[in-house]
Amino acid sequence: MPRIRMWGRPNSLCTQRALWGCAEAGVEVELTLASATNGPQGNIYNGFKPYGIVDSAEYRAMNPNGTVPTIQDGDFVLWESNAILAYLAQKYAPGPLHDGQLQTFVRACQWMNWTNEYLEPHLHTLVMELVRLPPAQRSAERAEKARQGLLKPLAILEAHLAKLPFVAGEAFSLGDIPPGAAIQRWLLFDLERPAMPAIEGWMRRLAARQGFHRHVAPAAFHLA
Ligand SMILES: N[C@@H](CCC(=O)N[C@@H](CS)C(=O)NCC(=O)O)C(=O)O
Repeated sequence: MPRIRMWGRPNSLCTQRALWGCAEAGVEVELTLASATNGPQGNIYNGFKPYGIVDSAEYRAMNPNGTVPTIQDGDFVLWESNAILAYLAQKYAPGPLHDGQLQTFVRACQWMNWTNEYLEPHLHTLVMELVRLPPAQRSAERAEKARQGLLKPLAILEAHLAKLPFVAGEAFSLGDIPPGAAIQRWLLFDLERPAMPAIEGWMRRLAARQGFHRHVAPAAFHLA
């Protein structure tokens, strides 16, 4: 089994993408816990120590952003979780992440980038306002604005999945990973939302996958 190194933290959606992708690609991961904001007891907003590492000169030489995840495969280093998924899919394709067809691959990339653009900013606000900030610093108004901001992109995803079982077509692909992890977090927030039967059916299909089950499903990776 191929083996890579990864720096990240289990409650980061971006790290979850990379870990789930590795599980699909049959790649073993040696994970080093790393973060400037989260640590073993909790997050810095509540006074806890972060895992660290990301501010070290060695880490910044690999990833100048100081973000997670970063992977190292032999002497090849890569950051940006969607690029990591694309790398895993290309290196280990055709396989569970990608059917080897250019159009499937770019359709998957379309939904991965869409997740960053339309879901992530609102989800980041929600995780801060509902989970990570101490109660006295939270704003119900900011949380409500983010909830409302998600409704339009969720309606777009719902309409798409009413026509297809997976975002890039008939089969699971790397394109399901970023929105799948994002929607798992959104559902766990349990906020008011319209009926989304197509998204819920797709999430049941994703829940059957081992990588999702292990790296994305646990509520503790989203609500702590
Ligand atoms: N677009 C980047 C975002 C990277 C990013 O901001 N990662 C977050 C976790 S999801 C992070 O590093 N947070 C600060 C930290 O944990 O130190 C990606 O997809 O990899």
